[in-house]
Amino acid sequence: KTCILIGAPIDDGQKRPGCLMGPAAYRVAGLASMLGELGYPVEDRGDVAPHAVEPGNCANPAVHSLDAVRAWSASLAEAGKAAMQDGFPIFLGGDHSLSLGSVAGVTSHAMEIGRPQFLLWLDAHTDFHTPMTTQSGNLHGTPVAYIAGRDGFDAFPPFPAPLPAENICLFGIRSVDSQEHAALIERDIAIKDMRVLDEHGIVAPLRGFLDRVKAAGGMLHVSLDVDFLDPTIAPAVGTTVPGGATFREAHLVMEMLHETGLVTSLDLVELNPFLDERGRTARLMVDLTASLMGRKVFDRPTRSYA
Ligand code: DIR
Ligand code: MN
Ligand code: MN
Ligand code: MN
Repeated sequence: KTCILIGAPIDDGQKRPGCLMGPAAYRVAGLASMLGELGYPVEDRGDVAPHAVEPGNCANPAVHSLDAVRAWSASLAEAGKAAMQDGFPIFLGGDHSLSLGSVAGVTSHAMEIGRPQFLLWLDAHTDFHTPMTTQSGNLHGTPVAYIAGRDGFDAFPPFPAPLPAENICLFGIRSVDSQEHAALIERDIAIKDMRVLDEHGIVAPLRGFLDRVKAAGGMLHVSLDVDFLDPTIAPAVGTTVPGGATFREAHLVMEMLHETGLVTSLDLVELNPFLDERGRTARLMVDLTASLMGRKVFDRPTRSYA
């Protein structure tokens, strides 16, 4: 399958400048050559440009950059849907507001081919605000709510076939705002927060979700926020939260994802190269992508690690 790189240098979903350098950092860190070495054809479609959109409005005065985010969402939804027809899209962020567009695009494709869409959200945060509930006004904190079909997104096109709660898993969670909590507690979205992962480890909670995807014959979009990772290994993100996934835990997640063969699209988001230590976080994100795409420590003829 061809890996299709889609640069999304979007900075507008939060307030700290720098995420717009993300796509360039991934390219410098060798993403394309890594994929080539794993045997994939690679097509880099360059950076997407935001579409021109009519001005929209939002009743919550805290929300900023609404039209910029709407413009990016429109172009990324289109680019994502087109890329699904041709291969395996990898969206290079850019902040997490890009997923308003990327997941809309891949979900319209799944709808067209009649397969259910699933979502694995690897993040410290639940990103379950709506434009009406966010207090920071940062739209990068809203994509999961949009994808799940919450009200409050009048300024955006209706999400194509909102995902049922059972199709969503939030993994690595350790920062939830009270409005997000109130909305999540009403739903059956799987929340694999750090308390759960401390008790059960990575494997059982992840396998439980992946088994559901497999049983349903689903398409699986993985959205990897840099702040899923512990800040000691991944400092280049504006919203670090202590107590994140370790280097080995993160690779294990990616290795398991590869073994299932279920992943059909990927976001790499929230990298802020301006905060990085000589490309360290960018390289870690590329290495995690390598594990997701099949790089192994020691290749075995069977999938048994007993
Ligand atoms: C917070 C932070 N929940 C907000 N969200 C972040 O601003 O809405 N998501 N950083 O990745
Ligand atoms: Mn996020
Ligand atoms: Mn986050
Ligand atoms: Mn964030």
